[in-house]
Amino acid sequence: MSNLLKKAMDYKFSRKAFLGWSAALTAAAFVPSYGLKKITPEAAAEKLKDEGEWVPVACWHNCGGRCLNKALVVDGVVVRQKTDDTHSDSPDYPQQRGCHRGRSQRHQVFGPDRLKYPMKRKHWAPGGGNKELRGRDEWVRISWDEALDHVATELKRIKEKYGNESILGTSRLLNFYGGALVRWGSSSSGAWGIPQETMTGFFSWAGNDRLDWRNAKLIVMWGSNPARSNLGNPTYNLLQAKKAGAKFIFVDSNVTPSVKTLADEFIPCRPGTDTALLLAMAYHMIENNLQDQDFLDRCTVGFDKDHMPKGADPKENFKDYVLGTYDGVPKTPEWASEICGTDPKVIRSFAQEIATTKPMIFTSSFAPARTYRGQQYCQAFLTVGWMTGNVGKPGAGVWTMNYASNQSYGGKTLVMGGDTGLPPAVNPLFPDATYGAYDGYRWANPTNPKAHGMAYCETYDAILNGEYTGTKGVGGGKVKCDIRMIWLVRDGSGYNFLNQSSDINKGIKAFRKVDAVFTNDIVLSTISKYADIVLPTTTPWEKEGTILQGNPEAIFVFKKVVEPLFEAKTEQWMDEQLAKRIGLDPKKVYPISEKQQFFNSIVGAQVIKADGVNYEPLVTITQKDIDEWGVKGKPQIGKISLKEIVEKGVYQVPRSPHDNLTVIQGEDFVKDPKANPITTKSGKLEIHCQALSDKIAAYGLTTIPPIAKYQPPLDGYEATFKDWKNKVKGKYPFQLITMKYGRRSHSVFDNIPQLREAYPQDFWMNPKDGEKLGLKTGDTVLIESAYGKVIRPLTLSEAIMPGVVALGEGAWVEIDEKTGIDKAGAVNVLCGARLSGQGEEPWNTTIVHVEKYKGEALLPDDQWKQRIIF
Ligand SMILES: Nc1nc2c(c(=O)[nH]1)N[C@H]1C(S)=C(S)[C@@H](COP(=O)(O)OP(=O)(O)OC[C@H]3O[C@@H](n4cnc5c(=O)[nH]c(N)nc54)[C@H](O)[C@@H]3O)O[C@H]1N2
Ligand SMILES: Nc1nc2c(c(=O)[nH]1)N[C@H]1C(S)=C(S)[C@@H](COP(=O)(O)OP(=O)(O)OC[C@H]3O[C@@H](n4cnc5c(=O)[nH]c(N)nc54)[C@H](O)[C@@H]3O)O[C@H]1N2
Ligand SMILES: [Mo]
Repeated sequence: MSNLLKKAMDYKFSRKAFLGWSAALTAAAFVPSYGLKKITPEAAAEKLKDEGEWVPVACWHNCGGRCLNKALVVDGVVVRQKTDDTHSDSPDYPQQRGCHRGRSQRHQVFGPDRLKYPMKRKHWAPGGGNKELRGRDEWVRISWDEALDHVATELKRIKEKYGNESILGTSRLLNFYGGALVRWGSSSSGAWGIPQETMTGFFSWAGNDRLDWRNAKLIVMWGSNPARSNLGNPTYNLLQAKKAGAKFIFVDSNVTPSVKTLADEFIPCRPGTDTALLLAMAYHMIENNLQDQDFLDRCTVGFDKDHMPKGADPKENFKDYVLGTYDGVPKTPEWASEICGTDPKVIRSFAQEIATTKPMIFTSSFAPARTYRGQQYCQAFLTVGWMTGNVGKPGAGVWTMNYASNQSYGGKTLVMGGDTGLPPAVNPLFPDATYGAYDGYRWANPTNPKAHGMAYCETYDAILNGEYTGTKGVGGGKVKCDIRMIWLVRDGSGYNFLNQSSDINKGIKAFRKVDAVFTNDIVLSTISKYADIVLPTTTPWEKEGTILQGNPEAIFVFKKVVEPLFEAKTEQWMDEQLAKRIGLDPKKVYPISEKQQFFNSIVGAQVIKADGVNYEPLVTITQKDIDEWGVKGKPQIGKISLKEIVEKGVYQVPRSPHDNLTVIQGEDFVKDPKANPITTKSGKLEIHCQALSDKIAAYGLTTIPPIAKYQPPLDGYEATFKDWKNKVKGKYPFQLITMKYGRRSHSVFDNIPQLREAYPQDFWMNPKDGEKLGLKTGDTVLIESAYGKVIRPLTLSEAIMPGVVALGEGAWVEIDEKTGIDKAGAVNVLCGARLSGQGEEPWNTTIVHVEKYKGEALLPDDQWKQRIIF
């Protein structure tokens, strides 16, 4: 042990030393502070304390959390991590503490499986070579020159021969080179985007300030599990609301860690059936005249026939639909219960409680809208929430949570980074999808005449069959295409591809069809495993600097920690080298250096003034700073010196419950809707929303009526039966949910053995179902859908509803080439690519068959070989 320690300290970041050092590290010496193996990190820390320097380090992944991590650097080697200790902790002004993943970041940056050199698959040749070998070929190390020459030559060849429309990808470089086809849709927020925009004018996208949550009497958390999917402070913030007296009700098919921590009541509901439950709640409220009629009349349109928007059919009102006036089907709790599985008595008491408890926060996460035709859920959720009148008041609100600003649950942005100064680069084939837009939110404008590309879920069919669905803007119908290249030499944004998008098996076929697949990456993630040439990228620890934001009360500033490892290069460097080779001027693509961009974003950082309304510069910059950094700029006065923010890594706005920074969403609108209309067509909240119906129709995928109605989703609960009336189950009797899991941020961190050990990738099922199938905990089970097969160890747990099964999303797919079965538990092998609404991926409506696996049992995946290719 002490030898290993010493060894780690002695090593410098030389190439030779790296492998030995990092292997020693992952094997035994330093492990994260949750202490899985027999070590005493305290002793190590003590010894190293005086010799090293603690520096702030970025955790840049897409979990939504923005936390402060620090690394102890001894002689250029990162030997230990800790988290925020820049000020003492309190509920009002909490430390921004990192989670177990952020604190494992060094196992990722210095993991033995880091990509070290440009790599090419052995049987690749211009035009593709043996394409069938993608994902199973050997890898060969090549030089940077060779790699860049290959990539540039192919890019030029394909553009010249087939045109820009034959390239699929988004990057700044491609936008300068004539553009490319874009994949659009919504992965992250499911169907929330368009209903938010059209029904609320983006009004309820963000919630009240986290401190205001403490004013609520009741908080309903619908399909939300912040204890797993919003690590950092959100659960802590909610605990403060609980301490202040709020009652918590959760609606889920799963008794999650959040339910265990916060809930006073748990309402079970089958996945994809929430709309039925909500309609029945509305029924109970209408039946007993519990709705806030005054609020509905003043602030909404479409609730009843007397308050319809202009031009709408009075029969198409929500109240009459719920009562069954015209369709003859009253949406009673008994009607709903058969579908959603919730006891009618519970539905009534739940409805009674939300209608009579004020103030109430009625909030939903994205998961229930990641379902087929998920808009119906958003419509029903907003409508029922509005029926209670809990809008625009302290401790009240109806909203979905934008997880990215969720560190503190809503509120206004109090501090933000500045612009890098890089001029925008528009994709000529798809001007809506400008560079830098995060893929997860890139729902297209369906009436734009320039929208060359397809919904995420149609990508593989487009590649395999040469056509995709055109939106209204491009004339509708089928659009022909000939996709030759998958371009993932990207600029750092997320991708929602292959591992993270529906139907991995079809995706692999599509990857094996095109002429070329190029990526850049930090590890051999799934997209890179199936590529031809993979370029090694620096992590933010090895870059000039990174500003991270998303937490409305803090920004994070990180400088380089170590020099680029091995031959890793920045994305900008790669683009510049490629630009030269394809005849573009690198200085036009990137007119400013990476250092200058970092500096600009610090200079441009803004913080809210004492008046709570206006903003002022955050950072003081002196001429000396400018000279020392070797950048261009002007001195300015701010609230914190450049030196201090870089040393601390964070600027956080102190808060207290009586400060003037609290936000109540929609306060002005509710006080006087005529004087302060919202940006919907009617200026009010739209329960009947023709704009929603029209916009969804314009995508050409599925349709939605202007009011919330329940239509059974494709691959929903109803589809688990072959005979619904007599309740005889069919071929795929279980509903699968694929939720966020503690081991990872999506696919990121899944390669880290310590995290694998701490969070096993088990498949969960109710013991009643297990008993019927003769299964017990620990058995290896085969899970099969119409799209693929997965094997995983089973955990039987009362926490999950009978008939529902669950598997965390993001595991790195491992297809057994002989059987075609995935051993890792990659959910998107099971979730089919289905076209819905605004291109939302309908993951949580997936149905499967489960049986005992007859083959060899699985070795725990923390003992699997890592993907080390050099
Ligand atoms: N650990 C971890 N945290 C993450 C991420 C990560 O990858 N890992 N990713 C981040 C990102 S990008 C996002 S978008 C957010 C997403 O955050 P969420 O959408 O909130 O996350 P999920 O875990 O998918 O689902 C939350 C809960 O919804 C339940 N649920 C699933 N389907 C349904 C349904 O049909 N109805 C109801 N009522 N409940 C349902 C699940 O059981 C789960 O408990 O999480 C962020 N946080
Ligand atoms: N079935 C199912 N699928 C889902 C979900 C679900 O609930 N169910 N959730 C969905 C959601 S909410 C989201 S947001 C998407 C996310 O989907 P993605 O954005 O595809 O997910 P990540 O795993 O975060 O992908 C990050 C990629 O960037 C690479 N990378 C990491 N760091 C760096 C870097 O510094 N530089 C470069 N160049 N590359 C880097 C990683 O290796 C990885 O390939 O997944 C979605 N997929
Ligand atoms: Mo997401």
